[in-house]
Amino acid sequence: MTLAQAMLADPSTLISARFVAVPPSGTPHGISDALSFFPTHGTTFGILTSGNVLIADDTNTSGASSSNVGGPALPGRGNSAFDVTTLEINLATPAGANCLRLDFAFYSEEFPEYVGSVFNDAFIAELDRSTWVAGFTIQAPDNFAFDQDGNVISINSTGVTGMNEINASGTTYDGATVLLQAATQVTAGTHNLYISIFDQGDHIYDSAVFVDNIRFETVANPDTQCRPGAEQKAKVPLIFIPGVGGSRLFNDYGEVWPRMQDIFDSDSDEFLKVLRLAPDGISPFDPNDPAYTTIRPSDIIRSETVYDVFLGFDYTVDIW
Ligand SMILES: [Ca+2]
Ligand SMILES: [Ca+2]
Ligand SMILES: [Ca+2]
Repeated sequence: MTLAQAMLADPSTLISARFVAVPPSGTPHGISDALSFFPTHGTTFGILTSGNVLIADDTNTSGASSSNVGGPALPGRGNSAFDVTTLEINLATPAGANCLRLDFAFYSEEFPEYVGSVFNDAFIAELDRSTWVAGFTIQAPDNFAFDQDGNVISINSTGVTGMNEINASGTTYDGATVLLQAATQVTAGTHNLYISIFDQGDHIYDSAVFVDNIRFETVANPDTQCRPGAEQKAKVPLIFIPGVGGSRLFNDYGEVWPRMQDIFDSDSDEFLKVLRLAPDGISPFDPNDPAYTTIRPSDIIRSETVYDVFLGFDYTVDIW
């Protein structure tokens, strides 16, 4: 219940919560107050992993963090999903609400080594019934948090749900999506939300999903305003470049910074801190260094083209 409460925008909508499936050993789940893009609502959020949640905020010193938490392939779920968690959250739809929406991001150690392979750890969100099956491929007909191709969110996701290294900044994971949201239409009464994460193919190279702000909404046109599928949660189209003017950021696969996107809701947006660059323009900043402080949303440069991101931002911009 505590885990579910941490994920909910309005705890009064929670009736009950239970694990339909949960690994028998280890510490796969937890609650945090600040990591990566989260929380997006309130002071806490929930983390589900296919391994050890306690390492989620550790320095990323390993490309292969792995915990076999003893979760077997489960009856009815195919033969390739291990260390499975399915959390069932029973919710009461507030009067008039017609849409259920949640914020999430997916993180994985499988990235980038196993992109395109059978080690396709996944996050799945379903309403009222949980029917996914993981065999050679993953079938999830009730998943409402799918990518642009209709597939589960995983290291293989494409488009806006694609992963990169920098999105995982501040975590122990090697790659992450941007901050995403997904929605599904709801009727009056009570509903079960199922959120699942698992390793596919083996127990190792763990993955995680951070979930927050599970909320009911009332929208005028559910068909257009409450469409299923994962989308970037963004109030501002793009873009920002904290750090040094002209700086660029590379990972092992090329320039990653221009593809970074996120929202900036408030001056306390933790993401800003996480993504600051050190003065060399390349390294992540050290959050413990008192010389570095938060860049506020008003410092953000917006741009329509990725290359413009690197122009015009220098130390004359008010950074404190
Ligand atoms: Ca595992
Ligand atoms: Ca790692
Ligand atoms: Ca894995």
